[in-house]
Amino acid sequence: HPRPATGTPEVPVVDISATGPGRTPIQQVMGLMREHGPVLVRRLHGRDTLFVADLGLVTDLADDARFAKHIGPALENVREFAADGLFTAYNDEPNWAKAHDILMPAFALGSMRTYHPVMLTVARRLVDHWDRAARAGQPVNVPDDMTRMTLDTIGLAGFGYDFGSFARDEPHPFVASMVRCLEWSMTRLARTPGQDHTAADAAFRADAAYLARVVDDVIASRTGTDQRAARDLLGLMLTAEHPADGTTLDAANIRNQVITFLIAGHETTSGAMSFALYYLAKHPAVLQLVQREVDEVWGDEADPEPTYDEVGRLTYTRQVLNEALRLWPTAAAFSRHALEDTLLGGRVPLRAGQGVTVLAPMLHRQPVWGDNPELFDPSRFTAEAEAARPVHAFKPFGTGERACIGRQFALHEATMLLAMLVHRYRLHDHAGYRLTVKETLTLKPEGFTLTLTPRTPAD
Ligand code: MNH
Repeated sequence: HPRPATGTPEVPVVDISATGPGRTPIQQVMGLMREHGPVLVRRLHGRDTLFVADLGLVTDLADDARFAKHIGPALENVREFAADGLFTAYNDEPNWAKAHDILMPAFALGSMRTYHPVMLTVARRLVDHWDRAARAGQPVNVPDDMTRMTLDTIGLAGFGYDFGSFARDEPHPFVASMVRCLEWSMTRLARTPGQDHTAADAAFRADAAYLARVVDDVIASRTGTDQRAARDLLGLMLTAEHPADGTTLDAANIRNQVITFLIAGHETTSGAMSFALYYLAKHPAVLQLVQREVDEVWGDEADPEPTYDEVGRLTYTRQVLNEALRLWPTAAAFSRHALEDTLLGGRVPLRAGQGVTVLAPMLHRQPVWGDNPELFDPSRFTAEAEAARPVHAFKPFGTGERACIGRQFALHEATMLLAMLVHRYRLHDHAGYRLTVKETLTLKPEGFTLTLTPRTPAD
């Protein structure tokens, strides 16, 4: 691949070879941008990556006539276990368009009605688990429990498969294996040439093989049953014919899609809900506004049964989620490449095929967000505020035809759960938690715990 243009005054080159990217590469680039501005080349052992967060440049990159999704080195590593699944497929791989066309109907807004009952069932598992912790006066580990909830939700809603995460003391082993695979994909980028990585690679192969076994189990528990054609993701994967040529997805691609959806369908949503709870625990005035909203819907019902339509009315709760995703977009970077040689934003020369990485957390702190971008303020996401802001200022779900297919799924699941939790509990920041963001390609608040007490309606 061609190297980014370097050495222009517009684009500083920052060589990080002395320290490497460490275990928090996203936060490192955030720091570099705070020092050097929102366009820079990060150089590591002679390999250059162009990072941008400038609104004008990101707006230009969103032009699908001139730019497309780029599978950069990180996603090349993820391809080692997700291959031509939707997330990691090359734009011109025929299975991308085929799977996209077959699976799109499952993500249309109307389909969320079908997932709602399953999402509610799993949300109730979490509530049971938190009720027990509340009675025992025990803290809950927020990111761990959010991960239990989102993994069970995508397993059941997408595949009719129950990971049973709340019946286990430790998270399902799928989670640990997946996290190690994602960490391998991330830390492999930081390798110094000449070192020996045989052990890490062997451990990765073992984890990837385990993920593949889980996926085979998910598929096997469906094939040969009369549930084969169920109208969920797996049903579509197994039986839906492509409108253009009447073929279905092949077995190898189905495996890649299942692994892709099991990972993409839970890891980022779990982080997003965890950050939202973190901000609620730290911002009592915001928490109170969410309480007011949920009380308007459910009053003092002890065990409300949220309906699909009620979740759609929780606009302030959704603003809270958006604001959490602004400060910590849990899939923090995505890459684009130029289709032809071009000048990005009229000033940064790019060659055809050359990758550019958008750093969403810094895009989300650009001047368009006002003079206090670090402040958590959900009023940034009222309908009026959104209408007044350039559309590409907020990109937690990527852009264009390769943007997140699961966005509505994630927002429905997360909005409902947050609302249920705020309605039911008082959240106590018992440990005076100080935010540390853990990176495993995605972002999560590390070691974030809360204690809970039941809420009485007057609280
Ligand atoms: Mn999701 C693509 C973020 C939830 C399935 N997702 C993307 C991209 C971002 C993203 C960013 C684009 C990546 C790129 O350009 O390289 N996704 C999120 C976030 C959440 C999320 C922040 C939750 C919050 N994603 C979900 C859920 C599912 C899902 C839930 C599935 C149920 N996402 C995908 C898939 C893709 C994707 C599949 C790839 C789509 C494609 O390229 O066709």
